[in-house]
Amino acid sequence: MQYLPVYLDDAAQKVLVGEIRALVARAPLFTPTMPRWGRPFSVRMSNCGPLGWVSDKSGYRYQPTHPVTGEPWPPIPQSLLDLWDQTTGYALPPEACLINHYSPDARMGLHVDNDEEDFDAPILSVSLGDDARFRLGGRERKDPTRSYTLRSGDLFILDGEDRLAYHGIDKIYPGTSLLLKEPGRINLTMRRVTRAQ
Ligand code: MD3
Ligand code: FE
Repeated sequence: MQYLPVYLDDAAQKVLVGEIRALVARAPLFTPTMPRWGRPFSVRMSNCGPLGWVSDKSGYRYQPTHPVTGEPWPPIPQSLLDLWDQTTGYALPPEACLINHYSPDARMGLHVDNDEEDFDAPILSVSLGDDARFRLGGRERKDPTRSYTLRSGDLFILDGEDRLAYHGIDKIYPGTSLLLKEPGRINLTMRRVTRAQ
């Protein structure tokens, strides 16, 4: 993994927030629910790109349309495609950009991202808004974990060994950033989903 602290300056973060507002106006944040039990996530989500990640009673998956509106996801903004090229150097563009919105009390339990077919491609994460405590472990749930504070403008590139590592968000620190209109945090993760031919 590669950690690029405050890669995006204040101005770039503001531009990106404007782009995200336009995206969620077209593809509103929805509340995913846990497979089988239907318990709602505390994180609200949306996506842009040809595919988007969703979760509901029938499971986790990528799909081309919004689960509530039925509309195709809006395209990934050019600025994010450029950021992917600059930082990952990966030859193919991301197919999905998951937008996670954390209100101050939201969290994301330890999990592995393995709904993609292609684990060779990196995942690029962009943090915006309030600080968060991010925990990265190993390939097994019981492996030791390391905590990081993710701040607004930070990038994380997950590749190699860490691509299939357990990770989660333990806590948001409300009021640590003034970027968003309200306390909370946005995280973007750009991903390849299908296997390169
Ligand atoms: C480590 N998001 O959307 S981003 C997720 O801050 C997710 O919203 C968190 O975990 C967030 O799935 C963490 C950093 C991140 C993203 C993907 C990873 C770390 C990862 C994939 C593998 C290992
Ligand atoms: Fe994840």
